[in-house]
Amino acid sequence: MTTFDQLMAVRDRRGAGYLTLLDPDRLSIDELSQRAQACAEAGADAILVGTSLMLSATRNAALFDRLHEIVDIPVISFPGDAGQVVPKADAILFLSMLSGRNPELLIGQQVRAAPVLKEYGVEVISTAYLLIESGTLTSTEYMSTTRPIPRAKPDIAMAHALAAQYLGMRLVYLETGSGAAQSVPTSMVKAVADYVDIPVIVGGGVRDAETAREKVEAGASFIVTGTTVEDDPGRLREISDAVHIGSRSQRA
Ligand code: 1GP
Repeated sequence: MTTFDQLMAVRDRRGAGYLTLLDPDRLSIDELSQRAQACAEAGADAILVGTSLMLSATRNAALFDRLHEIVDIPVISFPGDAGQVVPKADAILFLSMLSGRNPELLIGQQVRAAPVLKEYGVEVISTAYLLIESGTLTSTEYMSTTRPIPRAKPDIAMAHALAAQYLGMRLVYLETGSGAAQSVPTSMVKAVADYVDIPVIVGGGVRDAETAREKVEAGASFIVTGTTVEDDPGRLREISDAVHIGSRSQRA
């Protein structure tokens, strides 16, 4: 089974999937390993590894190696650029930053990464990355030199997500950026999830169970938390429980 199929199976079985993000530069490899273990024990369905600005390629590669030894859930690359591609990822979210108009993040980095991914044999999951205004200047916004979609403009997010679907992308990621002051507005999550057929991932600024549940009830198929994994790992279990609202068929 591919990692993508595993994610879809989780979404169908548990109602939504919980993805936890590790930034390879924020903590030591040992601390990140402990966090990964805590994520898996709390019920996370996969671990994402990535950052807007990587400081150490060696540590990034070492982290993938280590995570495979200690967790059974998929370890998925979530790269800020082509330089973060590693051979040991179970899959990569092959992101195109459709919300921006920076050609390097729309197609330039992807052209650099594609041959390397083929050489490594890493599973590629084509994903539209939509940056939504968050209330503060996040690393994602700064590093991408793009303007986010305004919070009060769900129609713009809907049109971008539908364009992603029509381009053949398999996931759409609504993101306010790591450490964002505000998460993606729930009304925008609902508008996008109702409008497109591809699964919606929501990340950025989700720090508690209530917010996570709200996004899932609005139609998010996956919730990502990163900062909480680092700062407040005691909360992982309650967020995981809030995300996993139960099988879609049971609720239908
Ligand atoms: C960032 O969506 C993720 O890409 C996670 O954001 O660190 O705010 O949880 P947080």
